[in-house]
Amino acid sequence: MSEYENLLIEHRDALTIVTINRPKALNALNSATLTELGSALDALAGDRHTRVVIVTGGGEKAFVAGADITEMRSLSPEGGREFARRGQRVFAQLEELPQPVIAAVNGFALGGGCELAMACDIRIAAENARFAQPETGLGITPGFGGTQRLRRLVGPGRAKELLFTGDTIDAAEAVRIGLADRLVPAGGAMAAAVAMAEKIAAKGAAATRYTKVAVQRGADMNLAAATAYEAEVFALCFADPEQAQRMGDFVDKRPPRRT
Ligand code: DAK
Repeated sequence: MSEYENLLIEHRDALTIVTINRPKALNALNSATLTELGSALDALAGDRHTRVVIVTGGGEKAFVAGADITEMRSLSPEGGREFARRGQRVFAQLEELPQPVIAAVNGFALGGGCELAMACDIRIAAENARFAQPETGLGITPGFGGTQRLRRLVGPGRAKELLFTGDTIDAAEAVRIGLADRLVPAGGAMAAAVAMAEKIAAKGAAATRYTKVAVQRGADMNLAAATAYEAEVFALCFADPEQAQRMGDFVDKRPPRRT
């Protein structure tokens, strides 16, 4: 039995699949789910066996239909602050996870759900996936990074249009504007995510982690600082036994081996 009430955690060799599992509420994020997600991410951050993480939603209809509106509606300003802090901590943990994280977006990704997908490294959208930031229609601002990550992914004009209008876009449009990275048939998001994750997991584990950190950190630096940082992580690879093994395999014409 899972140690969580609202999450399923499945380890498949070097992959770990995290399923937000409240299908009756379209996987809406209540505070209990956010707390559980924080604990699961803590465990994953220290899990050397997991090379790639996949995040998805339970059931057929939704990835995550947002923060839980029934819980949010009666928040006091104090409670709102606490909810915001807890959520933002969890979303930062997700973004900072050392392993690559793939979102398998299998349905509605609205509000906090769209933000959850955006905090992942790569988004695979099934044809039936729908994306929106409907918060202003509920009289609130997005609070799990939506005003920031959306602009970085799609540019200011498109981000503001989606944020101001709350319009829902389909998976093809999400891919067209850069909000999602891959379009797959309905029902195919998990299979596509697993196939991609297996490819990633077959590469050097430390090299993959360093590559992620270089892309993430470099985004907030100027080019000179970012390429200097890139040189440092490149140097670190030569302290990792996998580099010697993988380069030796190439030179000696052996297939690459995973350590
Ligand atoms: N919260 C709670 N329950 C939800 C929910 C949500 N976000 N979305 C759906 N549900 C529940 C419905 O109430 C319904 O429950 P029962 O009536 O069966 O008990 C069940 O899930 C099935 O939903 P529907 O019956 O509505 O299903 P439909 O197929 O008819 O419609 C829908 C699907 C996704 C179009 C519709 O459910 C919908 O519009 N849902 C709300 C989507 C939404 O507005 N999401 C954004 C929520 S706002 C912040 C941090 C975070 C946020 C803001 C600030 N700070 C840190 C400052 C985030 C805000 C949001 O995410």
